[in-house]
Amino acid sequence: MKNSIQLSVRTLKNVVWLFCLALLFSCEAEPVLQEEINAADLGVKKNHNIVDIVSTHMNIEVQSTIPSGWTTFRYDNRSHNPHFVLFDKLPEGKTVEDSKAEVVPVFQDIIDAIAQEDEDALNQALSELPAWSGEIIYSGGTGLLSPNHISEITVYMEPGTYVLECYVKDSEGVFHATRGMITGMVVTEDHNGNKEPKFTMEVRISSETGIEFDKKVRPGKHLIKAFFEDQTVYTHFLGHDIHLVRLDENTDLDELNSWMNWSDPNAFKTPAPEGVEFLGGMQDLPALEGKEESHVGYFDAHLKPGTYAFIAEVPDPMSKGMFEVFTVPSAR
Ligand SMILES: [Cu+2]
Repeated sequence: MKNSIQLSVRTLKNVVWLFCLALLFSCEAEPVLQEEINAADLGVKKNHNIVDIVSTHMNIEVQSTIPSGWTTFRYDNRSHNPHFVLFDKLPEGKTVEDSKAEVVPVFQDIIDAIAQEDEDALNQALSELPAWSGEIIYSGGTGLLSPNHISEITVYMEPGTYVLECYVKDSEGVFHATRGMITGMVVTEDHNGNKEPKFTMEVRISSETGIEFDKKVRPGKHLIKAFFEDQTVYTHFLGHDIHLVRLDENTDLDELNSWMNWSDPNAFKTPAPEGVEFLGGMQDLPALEGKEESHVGYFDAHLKPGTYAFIAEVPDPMSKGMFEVFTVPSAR
């Protein structure tokens, strides 16, 4: 369990680590139509009061204010690129405008410096990262989602000011947030009264044991509970998350494994690797001590027979037990 102060210290340590690594190694997808799935409903209970999030290009459209409590978001990706929507809870007094002015451009400078193997520029960019950015609490959000797909997630929203963003990179290495995929949202003290949803399947993720779940997965419509046993900061400055992907005969597992790391200038760029259909998931949850809701997020999945994987966006997820392939059999 880590609190935000510990996270910020670790973040700084990892900034230094990444800097050292950089010194050492001076180192548009076609739309896919979502298929109709005639599968059994395994007992998924839907929340009411759904909050819609829509992307039609490099944008994130959502209402500006919502009440607090368990909240279901429906993300509709109508654009031509895979995206996610990460919820960043800002420290008191900060807004999306502060993030746009002080954080997003710096991360763009950081990745540009790494790409250009420019040590001075990297050093300069790191020095410009505001101290308050270490106090941002990553608070869930929709996992990677291929174009023309819809994903529903449910998370517990604490009151506060949030940034919603996507940091996948375009083919030129520019973050989608830099291109406009960033917006603000305020969660008020008013409670929405929603209950925690009922789930049909559970997957657990931890920095020590990776991703764990019962691999006897039934086909059909699921609501998957993602339980974050802990949270930490990896060498890409961020923690672990979980994404559901459908694989096919064209999938190169090593390519996908390498792709899942924004801090690699050659990875996390669109177009995404071939043979990978992103079906959503759950972004980093903070797993705060004494706050059970901060360990838990839910996401829906329509699993038809085939090959899938749960994978985290961390450097080399395979080595961390965070790239788990599984098969969904035909219904009997
Ligand atoms: Cu994006």
